[in-house]
Amino acid sequence: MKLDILTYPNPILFQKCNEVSVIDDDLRKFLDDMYDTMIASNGIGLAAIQVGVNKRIFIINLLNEESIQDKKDLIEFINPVITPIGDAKQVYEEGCLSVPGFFEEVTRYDSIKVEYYDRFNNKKTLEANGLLAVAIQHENDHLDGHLFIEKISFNAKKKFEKHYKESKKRKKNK
Ligand code: QAP
Ligand code: CO
Repeated sequence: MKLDILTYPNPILFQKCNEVSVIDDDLRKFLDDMYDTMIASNGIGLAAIQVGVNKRIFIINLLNEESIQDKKDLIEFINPVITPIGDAKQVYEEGCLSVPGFFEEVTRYDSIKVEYYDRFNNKKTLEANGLLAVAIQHENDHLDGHLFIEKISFNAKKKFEKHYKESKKRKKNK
C-alpha cells in the first residue's frame, strides 16, 4: 500500500525518532508499505518519518550496474548506528522525496560503518562507501529530524528559498 509522503516544512519531519522496540508482523507490513511508497515515488531511499511514522527505520534500494532498481538489493535498516571510518569526505548532489524538485551538493563522510537490525531481528554490520554511504547518512539524518537542506552552502540555501516559494505558488495555481 502506498502512503503519503510529508514534505518540507511539515514539523513532523523535524522530530527526533524513537527506537523500535519490537520487530513483528505489523512492522514488516509497514516496511512493505514503505517500499511501495518509495518505488511509486521514484525514490532510492525513504525514512519512516517521511510518511509520518516516528521510528528509527529507513530503507535504501540503489540501482545496480545495469541501472535496474532490483528489490534483491533492498536494505532495510532498523535502529541503525553509524560510525565514520576515517576523515575522508565526498560531495554528492542530493535530493529528497520530502523536498521535491530540489537538488544540491552535500559533503559527507566517504566511508562509514553501520550496525542495524533487519526485519527478522538479526543484528547486521555493513561497511559502505560511495553512493551507499551517502544514502545511509542522508536517511540517518531523517531519524534525528534533519534534512539535507540544512547542510548546503549559504548560496544554495538562498536558491532553495526561491525554489520553495515558487513551488508554493505552483501549488496555489493548481
Ligand atoms: C536519498 O532520495 C538520497 O526531488 C533518497 O523530484 C539522496 O530517493 C540517496 C526524488 C542522495 C542517495 C543520494 C527526489 C525523486 C528522490 C525528488 C531520493 C524528486 C523525485 C529522492
Ligand atoms: Co530524504
